[in-house]
Amino acid sequence: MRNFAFSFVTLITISCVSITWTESCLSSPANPKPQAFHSEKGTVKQFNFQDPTQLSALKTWWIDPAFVENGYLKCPIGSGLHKGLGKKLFFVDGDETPSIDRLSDLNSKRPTSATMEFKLWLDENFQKDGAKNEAGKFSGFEGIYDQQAGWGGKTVTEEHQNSWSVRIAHGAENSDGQVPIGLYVYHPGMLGKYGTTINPNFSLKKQQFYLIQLHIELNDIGKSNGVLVLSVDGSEIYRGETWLLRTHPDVRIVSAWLDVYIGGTTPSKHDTYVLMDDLKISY
Ligand SMILES: [Ca+2]
Repeated sequence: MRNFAFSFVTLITISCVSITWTESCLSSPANPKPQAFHSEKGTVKQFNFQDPTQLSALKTWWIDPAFVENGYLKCPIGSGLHKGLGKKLFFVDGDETPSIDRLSDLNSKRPTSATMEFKLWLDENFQKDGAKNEAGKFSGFEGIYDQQAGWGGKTVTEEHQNSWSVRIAHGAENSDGQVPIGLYVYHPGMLGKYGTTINPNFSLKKQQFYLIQLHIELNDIGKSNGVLVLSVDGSEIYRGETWLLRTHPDVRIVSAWLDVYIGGTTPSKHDTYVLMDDLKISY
């Protein structure tokens, strides 16, 4: 996995040449207020995790040890393991193998912009003694039409351009005992095997609830004008408005990908968990 510090340099080089982003504006963003929570198609899915039956609306994706407890979604990761949560909310029911060739009435149900927000709380052991050069994952969005690209070390190539994903990233606990967060993005034009890591130089304290919000707008075809905004407690910590996430007009947002994963290849060194609550997904 890409090193956070290395990738920060990469980011400036490849993604920020046409937007105003300097080190100084990282700590005082030009626009500190996130966009209002809005819905392209008038749909907002909400989960307060008071009732375990709410999970039936979410498709289990790969390994999923998460469960509802005391009104929260608890995402446990055992020592030596990676995965704390693996679910997807598909914007079209049963859309697990989406086709770009589908008729437009189905494709039109997939949005081109979406927002998710959730409260997040990290256990004191989360990313403790974590691998310094690996980006772990939290939730995000994906449009993976071609399973050969767009996730899991499967780079987006000229041949396989119709897959992308954007997840919130986390790094090893820093010297202050806090967990840095950013973004982990598979996109056309990506440089390496693994996703491009965005490090906004912002860290979360342990054992404290934060409100995390991720907003995405896919680019217009032929333009690098895709928007990604990551906010914490109502303040933007990252805004990019020059992303190229697709090259075909029928590539949309297929699902909200609910993920908690440590690694990379290095598993958690300790038993740990995170709590999520008040999840809202609008599209
Ligand atoms: Ca709750």
